[in-house]
Amino acid sequence: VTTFDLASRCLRLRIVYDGAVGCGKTTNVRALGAMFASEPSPVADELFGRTLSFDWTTFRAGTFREVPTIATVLGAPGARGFEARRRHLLAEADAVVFVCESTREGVIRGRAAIAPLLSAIEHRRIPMVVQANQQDRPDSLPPPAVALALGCPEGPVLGAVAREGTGVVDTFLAALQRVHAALEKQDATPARAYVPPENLAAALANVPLDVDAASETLLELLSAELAQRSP
Ligand SMILES: Nc1nc2c(ncn2[C@@H]2O[C@H](COP(=O)(O)OP(=O)(O)OP(=O)(O)O)[C@@H](O)[C@H]2O)c(=O)[nH]1
Ligand SMILES: [Mg+2]
Repeated sequence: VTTFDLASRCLRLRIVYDGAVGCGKTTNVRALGAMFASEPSPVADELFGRTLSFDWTTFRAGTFREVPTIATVLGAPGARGFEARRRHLLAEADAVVFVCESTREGVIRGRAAIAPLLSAIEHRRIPMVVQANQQDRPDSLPPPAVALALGCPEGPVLGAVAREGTGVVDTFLAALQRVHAALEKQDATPARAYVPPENLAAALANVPLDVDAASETLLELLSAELAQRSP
């Protein structure tokens, strides 16, 4: 939700990174934070490398009509069972980056994750950018094929290897550009009070989890991890 922060006379906007479990949301948010944030970004709660709360980082992101802009980038948890938390974070979004693992299996997981998002986006007209991540994986599909498989062939899609930092900035800039375009179309920006991400954490802690679904995902991950370690 874009807000004009009267105290610091800047425009604050939020870009939410969403997507299925393990697609690379945390990797994107951390890479952006490492490049642009002046202070270290907080580390989200994790279990076996899966985000349980959300990642975030905040940095200066140029100007909009000569007003300095501060972007907060939020990374949602992707494990099944965390849908209510995802919805809560998406309610705060000025734009969504849907990250998708570009492998055939990853695209299937992406399709399941994007379905509820598409209806929310259509309803609120939030701009969306698709990131076809993990392009380095041997069986990965090219970005247009990923967008097609996700059912959004028209919007912008960017290829990335987030783990190496490739495509991370381009994806962010594409989302930022979409926010600017949406702001251009509005006559006025509502001057709403700015809610810092710290307060979001408290709100998110009260959002109920689907404990059964979440435990199922975490057990699957644990079994995969153990299978990898067994001789
Ligand atoms: N090969 C490859 N691996 C990647 C890439 N980007 C991220 N990864 C790896 O994929 C794994 C999952 O990445 P995360 O960023 O934690 O994924 P996430 O979307 O935040 O996962 P959840 O929080 O569980 O939803 C990590 O081991 C990353 O290093 C990539 O471009 N290529
Ligand atoms: Mg994560």
